[in-house]
Amino acid sequence: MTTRKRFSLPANELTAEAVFRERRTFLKLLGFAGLNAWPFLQACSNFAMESRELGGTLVNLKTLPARPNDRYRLDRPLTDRLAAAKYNNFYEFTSGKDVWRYVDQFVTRPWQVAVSGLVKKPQVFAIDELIRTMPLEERSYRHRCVEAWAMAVPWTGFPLAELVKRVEPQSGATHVRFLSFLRRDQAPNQRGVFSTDLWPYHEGLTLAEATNELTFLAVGVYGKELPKQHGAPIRLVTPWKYGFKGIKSIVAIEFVDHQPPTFWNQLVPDEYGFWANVNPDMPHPRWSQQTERLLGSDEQRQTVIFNGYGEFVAHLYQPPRREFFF
Ligand SMILES: Nc1nc2c(c(=O)[nH]1)N[C@H]1C(S)=C(S)[C@@H](COP(=O)(O)O)O[C@H]1N2
Ligand SMILES: [Mo]
Repeated sequence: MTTRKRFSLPANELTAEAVFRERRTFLKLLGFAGLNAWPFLQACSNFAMESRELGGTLVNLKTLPARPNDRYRLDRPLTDRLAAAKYNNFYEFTSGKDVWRYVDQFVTRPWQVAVSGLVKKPQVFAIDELIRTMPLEERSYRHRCVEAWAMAVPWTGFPLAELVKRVEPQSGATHVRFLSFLRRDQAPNQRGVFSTDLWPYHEGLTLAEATNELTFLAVGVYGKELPKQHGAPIRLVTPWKYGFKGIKSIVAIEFVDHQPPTFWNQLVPDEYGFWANVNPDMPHPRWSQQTERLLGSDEQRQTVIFNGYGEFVAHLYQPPRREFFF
């Protein structure tokens, strides 16, 4: 059963405002006039999340030292680590943003990534072996969600191109397909009323996009292992595209000879396409893409074509066509 309505990405401004109003009322009820209760409540919520990190969810959160690569520069401060860890999209667990509350049951070790299809050397990688043998580096990238929020975070990981080299694509491979996990017992939205035949989450890139220098497989963020809500143990990062292309918790990568179907495009075909390159001048059917809200500060910024990464990727989309931005 497909539940289209329930799954469409919400216009967040509405939700955020409603939540804000609710909080105001709540604060008034508490009778904290004069006393600023907001920082106190924030501190409580941060503490709740951090103690989960210690108490269960993120016991394996190890430091991942990696050389910072400053070839990719930011035009804005890094997002606060906890602001980024408390506002996520991970629809397998919830359609809300407080994903961190729902990931306790999610098991991320042991974990394997199977690489198959049109390659000379198909291989199944154990995640810790992969982390140990790939050339890890740290890159600070901007991230732009199609819902018009944005962040800037330091990912630890390696270029997808390095993995592509290890499996040696055959000449017929034109696209790469990515698959996330299917575990109805661990991910509440993969069962029950939110369930859809489309799980597991799946995404795709052209081979040229997959081997572009920007395309990154992240295994860490802020110098530590990825928290589960960010897509542990391994997720894709394509910073010039809308965030939904960056599939989390990958279990399979397949080289194919056609453009693969993608999760959001199949679920809501008139709102989300295959290409999804960031473009302020191509509005989403339900909202403008001109500006973005930075997590943590709520500052509004002008959105930039290709999210500011045109020098690295614009050549992939020549001659320019409207469909590249859908
Ligand atoms: N498996 C999976 N990957 C996913 C998603 C998802 O729901 N499931 N959401 C996507 C969307 S819409 C965004 S904006 C980013 C959010 O990444 P973050 O939560 O680490 O900021 O993850 C992407 N990857
Ligand atoms: Mo997103």
